[in-house]
Amino acid sequence: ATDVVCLGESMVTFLPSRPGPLADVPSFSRAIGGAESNVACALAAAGHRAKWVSRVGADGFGDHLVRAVAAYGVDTSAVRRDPHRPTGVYFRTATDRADDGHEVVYYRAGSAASAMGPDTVPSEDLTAARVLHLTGITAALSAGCLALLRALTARRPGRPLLSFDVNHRPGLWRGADPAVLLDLARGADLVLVGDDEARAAWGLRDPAAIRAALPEPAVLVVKHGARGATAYARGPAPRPGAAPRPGAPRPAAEAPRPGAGGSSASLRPGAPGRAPGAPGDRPDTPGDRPDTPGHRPGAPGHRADTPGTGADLHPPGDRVVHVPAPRVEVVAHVGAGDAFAAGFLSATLRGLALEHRLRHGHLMAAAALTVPGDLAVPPARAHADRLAALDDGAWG
Ligand code: KDG
Repeated sequence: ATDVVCLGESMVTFLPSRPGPLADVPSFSRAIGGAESNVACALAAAGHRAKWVSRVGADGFGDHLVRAVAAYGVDTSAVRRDPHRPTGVYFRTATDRADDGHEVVYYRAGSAASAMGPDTVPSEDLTAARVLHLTGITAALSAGCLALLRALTARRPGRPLLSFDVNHRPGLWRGADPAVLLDLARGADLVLVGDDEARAAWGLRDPAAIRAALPEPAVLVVKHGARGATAYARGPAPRPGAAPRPGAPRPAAEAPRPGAGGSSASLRPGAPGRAPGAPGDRPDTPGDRPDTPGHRPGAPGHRADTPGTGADLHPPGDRVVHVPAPRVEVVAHVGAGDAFAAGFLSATLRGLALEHRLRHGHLMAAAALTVPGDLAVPPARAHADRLAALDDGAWG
């Protein structure tokens, strides 16, 4: 069984041999990029069963992409080859200062992945998982890709938890209105969005305005770049006195713990619980069956409006939690958002507390920020757990 299916276009990426404008870069080195396969690679590297669904050309770049993604341990069996359309590629430039802008030049119009649509991607490739992860990039690729996202974000019972990273890429929306990204996000259960992209795409200026425009997702994560991230959760109410299901390891891990990290405004009291990593916790080793939290869809206390099997991954209670990001020496920003999503999803699959979901997002993002390519080796799970368990002082 698959934990997370990630659907989206990946490209061979060319990284510059030296900083400067594109016209002056003499050579490039080959890497791989693609927001959704980045998430799949990071999740697989963190010990989860991740599958990447996409289309590539029947060409050498397609061969390389599939091999490189599979080498991370991702299931690529649902990646289809298109003999008539090429694999997309893109080039990146760098500046001397990592926090300055860089150019991204795409060669992806008419690519194999842009031919994805509701009729070309079998739904059984997308639904047999606990989480389906999508991003707004796909919406900009073609009418068929947009139709596919519309179909997948339509709320229906029994679907996997739908995770949506807004990923507004201005270079892909020239002349088109990214307001459609707001519609798509409304159909998701978990939405990740940068406050900068919410401003650029939707004119929304602060996190409260973003939540007001996006009340539907059970969890909304607003990322504030180097300042950290805030999660707004509207989870199923904890069942008073409910006994955990046998084998359900962390049904109450959401309970705010003093010093557990983040400034947490609990709007509804959580059930008392064990801290993640506390004695008695099941040891998590890569490849373990990820934890199954204690709330079942349809169980008393479950909100009727959190559909599908994904509902068991939602944290209980209504909460707003802010966690600052650790300070790192940034080498390149590209890929950091994907790494954050992977860390947050990994901790979600493990049923960890909301502040720990944010901390694991920051830790994976920190790894990606400190390498030039999109992908970094994530910290080992036990190591990440120890870092996430440091007290607020280390995180402030
Ligand atoms: O998030 C990183 C991606 O932006 C990069 O790998 C390329 O997928 C990509 C895109 O469409 O921008």
